[in-house]
Order: sequence, then C-alpha cells, then structure tokens
Amino acid sequence: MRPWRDHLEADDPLVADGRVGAPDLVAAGTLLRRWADRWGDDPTARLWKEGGRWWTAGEFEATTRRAAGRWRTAGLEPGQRVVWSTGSSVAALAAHVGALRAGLVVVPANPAYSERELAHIVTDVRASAAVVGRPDQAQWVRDATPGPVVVCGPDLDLPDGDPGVLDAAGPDDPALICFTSGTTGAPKGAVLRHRNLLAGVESVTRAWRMSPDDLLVHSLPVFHAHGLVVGAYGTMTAGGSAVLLPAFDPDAVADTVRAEAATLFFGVPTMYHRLVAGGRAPDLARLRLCVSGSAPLPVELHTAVSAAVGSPVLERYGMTETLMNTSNPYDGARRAGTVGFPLPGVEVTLTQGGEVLVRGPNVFDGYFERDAANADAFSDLGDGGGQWFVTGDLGADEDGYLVLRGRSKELIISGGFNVYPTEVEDVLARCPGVAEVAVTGTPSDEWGEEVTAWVVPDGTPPTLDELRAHCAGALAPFKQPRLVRVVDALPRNALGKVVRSRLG
Ligand code: MLC
Ligand code: AMP
Repeated sequence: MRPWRDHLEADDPLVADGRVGAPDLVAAGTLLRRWADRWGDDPTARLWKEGGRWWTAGEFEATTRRAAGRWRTAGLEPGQRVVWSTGSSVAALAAHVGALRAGLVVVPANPAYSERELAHIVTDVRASAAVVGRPDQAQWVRDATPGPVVVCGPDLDLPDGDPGVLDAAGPDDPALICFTSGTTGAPKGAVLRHRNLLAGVESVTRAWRMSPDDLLVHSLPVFHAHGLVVGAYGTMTAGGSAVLLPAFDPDAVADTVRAEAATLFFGVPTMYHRLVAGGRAPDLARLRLCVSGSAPLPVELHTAVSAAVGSPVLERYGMTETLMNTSNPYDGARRAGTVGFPLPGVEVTLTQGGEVLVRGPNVFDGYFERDAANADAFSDLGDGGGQWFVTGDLGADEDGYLVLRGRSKELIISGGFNVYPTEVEDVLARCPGVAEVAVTGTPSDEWGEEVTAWVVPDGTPPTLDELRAHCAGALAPFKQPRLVRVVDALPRNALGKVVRSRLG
C-alpha cells in the first residue's frame, strides 16, 4: 500500500523531521492540552454555532471549566465512568469535555437505545454518573445502578464548585469507552486512551489539511467516533469552527453550506444518497472537502456526488476501536470503490485470507474487562512490531489502495449504524408466531443494508409491524427489521448452525 507520507505536504513537520518509521503523533501528550493551548491562544476565535448563535473558544473553555467543577462537586473522581447519552448540542459537548477535563471517562451511548440497551452499558461500566436527555432514560439509569449515581441533563444541572486541577489526565489514561460488538455479538466497551484519541485526531486533521480557516457543517450524531472524534474533536484540535445541526436534514445541510462560509462536510453514505436524491448535492460545491465513511460508498453514489459537487468525495475507513485507519488522499487520486491507504502512524496488513489487520498509536488496546474477547481481538504475526488488531473486514491491495471486500464478522451496517444479527435474532426469537428466525442485511440504495428478518412461522406468521412492536422495549429503532421474509426452514450447515449467507 502507498506510504502514509503520501498524505502529507512536503513541509509537514512529520515528514520534514526525516523520521524513519512511525511519525510521532502523540508529542502533545493529550488532546486536552492541545485544546487548552488553542483556547488560551485565541479565546475570541469562533468555535461552535448553534441555533444562530456563535460560541467563542473562550466561552466554551469557561463552560467546560464550570462543567468540570460541577462534576467534582458532585463527588466524581478521576477514572470514574460517565455515560453520555444525548443528541448534539453545545451544552452536551461542554458536559462531555468538562468530564474529560476532570479526569472522568466518558461512555457515549445512542439516545435511541431502549432500556435494555442502555442498562447493559450502565451496568457493564459500573457508571457513577450519566448525562441523559429524557426523564425515562434517567429512570432507566437509576434502576440499573445498585449504588448512588449522579444523573443529570445535558445542561449539567448540578451545583457549581471548584474545578481544581484541570486536564491532568495522562496519555495512558482512559478517555472514552465506546460500545461496539467487535467481531462477535456481545456489545462491549472499547477503551480509548488519551493517546489513542490524540494520534487518531492528529493524523486525520493533518491528512485533510484541517486548519483554523475551516468551518464544518456538523450533522452527524456525536455519540459515535465519526461525529465525535473526527467531527467535534477534529474541529477543536485544528482550531476551526463548526455549525452544529441537531440532526441530519439535507435541506438544513445545504442551506447552512450556502449561508456560512463552510469548507467541510463529513457524512455517511446514506446522507450523500439523500443529498443527491433531494437535488441538494450541488449546494456542497463551495466546500473544499466532502468526506464519506462509516459504511461502503457505492461507486455509483461516489460518481453522482462527485459530479454534483464538482470535486471527488474523499472516502476513508475507520472503526470505533481504531479511529481512522485509511483514507483517500487530499492531494492526489481519490479512487471510487477504495478507502485509500494508511493514514500517518497507521500500519495496515492483509492476512492470507484477506483479513485487514491494523496497528498504530490510534489503535485501542482492549475492551473493558473482557479478557477472553481481548485475546481474540489481536494477532501477533511475529514481526516484532507488536500486536495487530483483527478488524473483521476483508480487503485487497489494488495498486496501493485498500479495497474493502466484505466482512468476516457478522455485521449489518444500516445508514452507518452497526446492527449485529445475533442480538436482533435473540429478541425476535421470543416474538409470538416465530418458531425460528435469522437476520441478514438486504442491499439498499438508501441505507446500504436493511435489516431483514427471515421467519419460520409458528402458526400465523407475524407481520413486520408486529415484529417491530415486539422489539420496541429491547432494540433501538435502527436495529429493528425493515423487511420480513417468511420461509419454511432456515439453511443450516452440517453442524446445524444457520448459514445466513445462504439467505437472500
Ligand atoms: C434512523 N433510523 C434508522 C437509521 N437511522 N433505521 C435504520 N438505519 C439507520 N441508520 C430509523 C429512525 O429511528 C426512524 O425509525 C426511521 O429510521 C426513519 O428515520 P429517518 O428520519 O428517515 O432517519 P434519520 O433520523 O434521518 O437518520 C438517518 C441518518 C442516521 C442517516 C441521518 O442514521 C445517522 O445519523 N447515521 C449516522 C451514523 C453514524 O454516525 N455512524 C458512525 C459510526 S462510527 P422510526 O421507527 O422511529 O420510524 C464508525 C467508525 C467510522 O462507524 O468509520 O466512522
Ligand atoms: P464501527 O464499529 O461502528 O466503528 O464500524 C466499523 C466498521 O464500519 C468497519 O469495521 C467497517 O466494516 C465499516 N466501515 C467504516 N468505514 C468504511 C468504509 N469507508 N467502507 C466500508 N466499510 C466501512
């Protein structure tokens, strides 16, 4: 594959220092120190725009400082976990950054999760606090917590107090625990340390030339790596600014691009599909860069977006556990159907079977309290360079560019959200009228894949609405089936295991 240096300008300090091997991406120590320096250097710089009002860097710094003081006054100690389950807002980001500044570990969670899904996360990390957007979620957190727990809204409605020493977390301290199922079905928390975040953000911001001149139209959810680390952390690290939209809407994105001197848009393929379908993709033409990731961008959609925008969309490949791994280049050919080549600091290799393995300072070192899963997650190829993370993605090197060719892990990606067939099957198996069930992803132009339930009925087959209604308390809407197929039997192998790949 092409070398990471091809992502950078010749005068980038990472290239200019002539270093052989990996670049030093973690010299700044932590993102918190980078941000504090930025905000101190130019407190009047615009940082976030929300609901027509700009927040300066200095205002945001003060708000995060107050948030840190509130966390401390509420009795929280460094290392304790705060579940953060909210939509996008400056207040929510301030609560999040304030927690990091106080040394807490933030556990992002999708606010669309059901009680079962949220309770699993709260219990698994033994949360000491939670930021939630709704009263029912607050109750779910209390019900799931045996001991005392601080529960508040995104405005952090807690008493003020002395923040004490801020930004004291070291590079090896955990910063985030992000839930994902990895290559197996069970949701577990990927522990991202401060050094992983710094390395992951430094490499993309440099590769994509992010600077204080940038203005990002931010409409991604903030509880996943794409919107949180690349979007929000990337903006703060580069010293740029972002218009924070509460949700994705093609017209709102296009109107914002027109109204502001916006330069960047980051999206998942479903967003680009909707921008094209709604005739709003040409409004993105004034941006200097459109990035797609989190799910495969079909070549036809790449071509359609690029034609409308007048420059090629840049596709990149990342994961919760590793942050960003590869990217098409800012300068140079952006090839449709490929995810480019390793970002600065990242090593990528392919096994004989085509499995993608990655290594680098961006890569996490394990799931929270999951020794068995951790043993399976990494592979030592005996090359002396340390363990490789086994991504569960399959790929090939085509002329120096990585092409992803499916997955060895059982995973459906719908609109950029991951859905694990076994989790959905376990819930559907208990639905009246279901004798047996298997779940697969059906290709979809809009969603990438649509969750599909293959049902062997027990009597009258349940309708799609009945299946979804049954899922309501247990699965977020994006995991619920959108299609149902009634079949006489499920295909099984010699051991009796259902072979999902033979459905469809
Ligand atoms: C919403 N719904 C979905 C869905 N998103 N269903 C399936 N798949 C999804 N992704 C549900 C809603 O709950 C609603 O259900 C119904 O679909 C219609 O909603 P909508 O209004 O049409 O959808 P919308 O809310 O606009 O959401 C679409 C979307 C959103 C594309 C904006 O899915 C989204 O923000 N995706 C981004 C995901 C993301 O950030 N991934 C990054 C992961 S990090 P009902 O039942 O209420 O009608 C990662 C690493 C990396 O992967 O490489 O980046
Ligand atoms: P997540 O666990 O949500 O971080 O999802 C990570 C997975 O998303 C990866 O393992 C890939 O399967 C997939 N993914 C991310 N970016 C891309 C991309 N550009 N093309 C194809 N798949 C992608």
